[in-house]
Amino acid sequence: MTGETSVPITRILASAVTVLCAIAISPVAARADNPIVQTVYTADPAPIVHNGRVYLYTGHDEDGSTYFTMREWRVYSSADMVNWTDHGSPMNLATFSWASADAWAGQVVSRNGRFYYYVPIKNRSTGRMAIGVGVSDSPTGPFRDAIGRPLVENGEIDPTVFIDDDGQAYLYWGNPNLWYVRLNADMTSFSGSATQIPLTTAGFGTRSGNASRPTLYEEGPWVYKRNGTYYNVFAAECCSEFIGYSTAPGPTGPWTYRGTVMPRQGSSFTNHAGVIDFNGNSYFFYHNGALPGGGGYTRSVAVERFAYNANGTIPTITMTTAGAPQVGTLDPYIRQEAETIAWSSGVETEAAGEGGMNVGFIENGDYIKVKGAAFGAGATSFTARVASATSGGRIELRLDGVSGTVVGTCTVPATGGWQTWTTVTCPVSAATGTHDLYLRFTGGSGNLFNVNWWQFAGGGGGNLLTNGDAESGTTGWGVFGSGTLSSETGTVHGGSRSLGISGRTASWNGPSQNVTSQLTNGRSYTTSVWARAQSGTPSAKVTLALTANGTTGYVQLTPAATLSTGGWTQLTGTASVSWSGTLTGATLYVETAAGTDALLVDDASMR
Ligand code: FUB
Repeated sequence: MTGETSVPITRILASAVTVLCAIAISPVAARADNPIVQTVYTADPAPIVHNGRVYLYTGHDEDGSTYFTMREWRVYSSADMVNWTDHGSPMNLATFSWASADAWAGQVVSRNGRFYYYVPIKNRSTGRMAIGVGVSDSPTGPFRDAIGRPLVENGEIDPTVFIDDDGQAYLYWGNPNLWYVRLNADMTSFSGSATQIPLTTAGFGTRSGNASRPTLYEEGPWVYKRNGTYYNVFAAECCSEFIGYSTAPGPTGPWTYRGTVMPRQGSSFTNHAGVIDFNGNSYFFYHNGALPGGGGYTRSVAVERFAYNANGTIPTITMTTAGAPQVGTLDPYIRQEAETIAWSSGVETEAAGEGGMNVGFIENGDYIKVKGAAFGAGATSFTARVASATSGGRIELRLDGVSGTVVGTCTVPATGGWQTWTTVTCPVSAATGTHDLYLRFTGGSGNLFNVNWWQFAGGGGGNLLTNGDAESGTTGWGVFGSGTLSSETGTVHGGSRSLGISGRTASWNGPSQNVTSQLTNGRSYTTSVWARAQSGTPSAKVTLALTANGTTGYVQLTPAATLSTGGWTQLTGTASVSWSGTLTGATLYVETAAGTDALLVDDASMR
C-alpha cells in the first residue's frame, strides 16, 4: 500500500447519512448483498467460526478519509452468510494506552475459551508500527490490552496468527518484509526471536519494475492449513493490489508461489483476504470501494463462496454484488435484532441503552432488507421494540422488494426519548412461505425513531416445540425408540447449547417431542431442524408419527438431507397434517435413512 497518495478520492462525504442516502437511489446496489455492511465503511476482513456462527472482524474507515484514518475495529456475525448482526466496536485505539493511531488490519484467534485479537497500531513513544494483542472471553468483546505493551515491534504491520495441529502457534506479519515468531501457549508471549521469511521469487512470485521489492508479496498475510498443506494468501504488488497465494509443506516454508486468488478489481487500491470454511463450504472475504463514496480509504468488506480445486489449489475468485448464497433460512418467529441486516439503506447502528445495539438515524424511505425469512404457514402479527424522541412514524413490512407487497404496517408513537423503549404490535396477513423481508420506514422529516428488535407471531401460535433451541438442556425432548439424550455445549448451531443423541439402535431412533395437543386437523405445518452427524454421513429427515383410531401413520415433515460431521444441515419442509377419527398420539422425531450414527440437533421449530 505504498502508493496510496496517488489514488484520487473523488468524493469526500460529510456523514454516513449522506452516504447511505446515495445508496437508496441505486437500484443495482439495492438488490445486492455485497458489500456485507452498508452502515459504515469497513476494511481488512478477519473471519472466524465459533459455535456455529461466523464472526467477522473488520477495521473501520472513517467517512471522508484521505488516508487510512482508522480508530476502532468492528465485529459482525452471521449464521447464514447473508444476514449479518452488528455487534458494534469490540476494541479501539484507547484499548491500548501506548498507541497513538492507525487501528489497521488485525486477526482474532480463539484458544482455551478466550479470544485473542492481534492488531497493528502505532506506538506513541517510538512513532513506529507495532503489533498489540487484545484478549476477551467473548467473540464480541470487549477486548482489553493483554500485556500493556507491544507484543512485537519492528515498524511493520498486518498480523495473522495460525495454530498448528501440534498446538504450536505462529504469528506472521509484515510489509515490506514477512516475519514470523513462535507464540507461547498463553498466546501473549513468544519464544525465540522474530525470523524473516525469505522473499524469493520462487516463493512469492516476480514483481517487475521495483528493484527494492523483487517479489509480489506486499502485505496482509493470511496463513492457514488445509489437508496438510500450509497456505499464505496475501495482498500482492502495489498499487493497486491483487490477492495472490503461496503454499508450503510446513508452517515456516519453504513457500511456493501458486498464483492469483483475486485479480485487481473494485475501486480500492488495497485488498485484504480472510479465508474460512463454514458449514461445509469455503468462503473468501476481501474489501473493495463498492459503496457510494467508496474508494481507497473508504472501503467495504465483501464475501464470496468458493470451492478448492481437487488438487487443493484455489480458483480465481472475482468480486460480485450478489455475494455468497444463504445457508438455510432466517426464523422470523424468534427475536431478531434490528441490526441483523442483509442490506440497508439510510440507517445507522448505535449502542442501545437497554443493551446490545439498535438501528437509528432512520429517515423517511430508509429500509432494512432481511434475506430468506421463513414464514411457513403464515404470520399473524409483528412486534417491534421502538423508541422515538420525535413523533415516530411507521414500519411497513414488505415482501421481496422495497416496493413489494405490504403484509403489515406498524405505527411507532412518540416515546419521549431515543432510548425510551416501548413495544408495538400490528396485524400481518399473507406472509407465508420464504421471502426476503423489507422493513421500510416512513414518516415526516428528520429522524423518525429507533428499532432495537422485532419478531413475528405465527398463525399456529408460534413454535409448537418446547425448548426447540435446546438452550434449556433436554427439557421437552424425549427419544423415539432407543438412545440417550445429552445437552451439548461444544458444538452448537446457535446460542450456547445443542441436543445430542447417542446409543441409537435403529435408524428410526431419534430425538422426539409429543405434539398431540398442538395439532389442528388439515393444517399445513412448516418444520425446520438443524442437524449434524457426530459420525458418518447419514441421510436424515424429520417425521411425524400420527396415531388416530388405533392406527399409526407417518407424515414426512421434511425431505431427507445428508448430514456431515463438518457442519450443520437444515432439515426443512412444509407438509399437510390430517387424520381420521380421534387423534391419540402425535410424535415429531428426527431419524436417519440407515445406520445409528450419533446426532446433534438444534434450533428446531414446527409452526
Ligand atoms: O487498513 C489499513 C491497511 O490497508 C491494512 O493494514 C493493509 O492490509 C491495507 O488493507
